[in-house]
Amino acid sequence: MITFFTPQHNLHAPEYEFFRGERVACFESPARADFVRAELIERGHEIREPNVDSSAVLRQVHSARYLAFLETAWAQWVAVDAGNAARQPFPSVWPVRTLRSDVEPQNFTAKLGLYSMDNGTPMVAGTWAAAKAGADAAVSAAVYVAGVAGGSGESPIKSAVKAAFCATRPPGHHAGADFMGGYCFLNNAAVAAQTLRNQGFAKVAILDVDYHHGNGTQSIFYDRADVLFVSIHGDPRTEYPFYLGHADEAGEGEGLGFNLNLPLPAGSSKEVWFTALASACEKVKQFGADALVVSLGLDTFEDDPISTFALQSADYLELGARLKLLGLPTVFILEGGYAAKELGLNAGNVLHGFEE
Ligand code: SP5
Ligand code: ZN
Repeated sequence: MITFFTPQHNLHAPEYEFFRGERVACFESPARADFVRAELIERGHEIREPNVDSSAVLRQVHSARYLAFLETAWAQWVAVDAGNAARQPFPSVWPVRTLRSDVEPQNFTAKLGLYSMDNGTPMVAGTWAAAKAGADAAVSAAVYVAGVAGGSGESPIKSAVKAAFCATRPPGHHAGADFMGGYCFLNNAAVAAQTLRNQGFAKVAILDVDYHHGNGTQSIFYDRADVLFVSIHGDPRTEYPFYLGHADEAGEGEGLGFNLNLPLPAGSSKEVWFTALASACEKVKQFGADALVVSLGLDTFEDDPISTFALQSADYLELGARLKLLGLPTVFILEGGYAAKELGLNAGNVLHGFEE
């Protein structure tokens, strides 16, 4: 499968995050994408660099003021104090209920809180460049799939299911229209889905199989009927992101009926997980999707250090095979997955199961 990958991901390499009040090494590390790239090359997949600028699509998915903040955030941070060049910024104040988020404050930390859902998303000098390159990869993959699906003389047998994989990091599915969070800055899956819409696919389904609910993606498309969002994830009553992802969230306005959450108890078995996957695929079929975006989090793996599901490496072959049965042009977007050494094997198995 064609894989879009950018070495620019390395520009986002924060030193630490907080866990129980202490500094710990970041779970979301550059090694993740490098392990995936190495394994896919080993398996003979073609690696390409992004060749489309995502700027226009980013403006369809994210608010103008959030994009303006993100692009200049590091410069603003260093302008506060030159010594900040060697420090990671973290938010410490947020506009929760009764406080105003319509007025952008001038204070940097106040702005950072306004545009963040947590304090678990460290930023460094190269974060914008890395995230932007990842969004470029998502757009490039969607344009590639749309172009091939549109017919380019490829044999119909060989090109029966058109697909591309994006080995993106930082991930994207927790990022909303105007906020970062959960290691995410730009919502790559939303960018891919919107690109497929722009390319003429009338109905796009997003299937999010990351361990954590894709709150950002859900919120971006919550009032739309043209993009279905379906997610299988740890129950937000106990699992991050806690404040979204419940089973009663069905969409609003025109989007009512076009959002499906399948929360599972922490510690659920793989049998329970694959039963939920069958329900998710059934919803995508009922919707009549013309194209599919898979938010491919691999933190459902049994050895994931921050998650509690129990999929084994061989199960990712089955996941890929089930997705192929949908028979749709498909863009895979890497999301979470923190057992870095096994990430390449697990991602490679999804692609292999899909292409078999
Ligand atoms: C894209 C993605 O997977 N983001 C996940 C963000 C999770 N952030 C919260 C991390 C909390 C870590 N809890 C560790 C529990 C270890 N027992
Ligand atoms: Zn996750």
